[in-house]
Amino acid sequence: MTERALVIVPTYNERANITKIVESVLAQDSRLDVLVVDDGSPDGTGAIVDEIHAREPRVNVIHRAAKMGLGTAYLAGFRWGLEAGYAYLFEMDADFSHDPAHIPAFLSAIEGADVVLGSRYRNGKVTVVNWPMTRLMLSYSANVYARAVTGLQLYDSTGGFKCFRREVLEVIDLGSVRSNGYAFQIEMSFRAWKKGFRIVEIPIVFTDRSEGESKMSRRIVREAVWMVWRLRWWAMTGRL
Ligand SMILES: Nc1nc2c(ncn2[C@@H]2O[C@H](COP(=O)(O)OP(=O)(O)OP(=O)(O)O)[C@@H](O)[C@H]2O)c(=O)[nH]1
Ligand SMILES: [Mg+2]
Repeated sequence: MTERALVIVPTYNERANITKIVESVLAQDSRLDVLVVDDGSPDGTGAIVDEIHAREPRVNVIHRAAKMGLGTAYLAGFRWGLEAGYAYLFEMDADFSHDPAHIPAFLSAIEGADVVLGSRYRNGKVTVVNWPMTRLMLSYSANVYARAVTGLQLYDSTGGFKCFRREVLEVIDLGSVRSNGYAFQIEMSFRAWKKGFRIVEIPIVFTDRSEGESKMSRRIVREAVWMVWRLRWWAMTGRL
């Protein structure tokens, strides 16, 4: 495999993490570039990435005016990356919950798959570090629920450490993707599955953030609860 891969990192107030995470990604493999999608972070994350970009052409940034959510940030990143000709496009958080050291395993796995998903619950085994029990139970149950409603046979469909072949993102109608929070992860995998693509889960160790603040909200959870039924309905009525 010689083609280039783009690691898309959405950010909102990640100044404590951004420099280190970008450096760490670039060090994993010479085929990797980084695209940060920053939503006008009040803490100046975007300006830090501008400085990195000035000395490191492998790093680019999209500045959006205001906090518009994870899903639309990734969609903007996918469009940019497809336009730029990348063969593989990653989703990754900035907060070190997704350890860049796993990236080489994704690059190997994508050779035999269309989507590679970093899984916290592969084969029912939990690989999450430092989460409170309540958060873990919410996430684990969300996955059992999503699997039951959608039929998507993944252990960790809400996980956000992923690698897509560009063909997947070309075939999915990005303009009709509706969800923006955790549901975005389920929706992307569900759409890929319905289009007949092969999704492979590889084990990752997920560690709770130690720097910066969480953006998780009740609204994001509510969206996921409803969205899985919508996805099922869309699939039943031939809209996917
Ligand atoms: N561009 C952009 N990035 C966002 C937005 N919301 C969250 N992010 C980024 O998306 C990634 C995941 O967000 P987190 O706050 O870590 O959400 P989480 O992983 O569910 O919650 P914790 O790990 O508990 O903090 C991080 O890199 C955030 O900075 C948003 O509205 N716009
Ligand atoms: Mg996080």
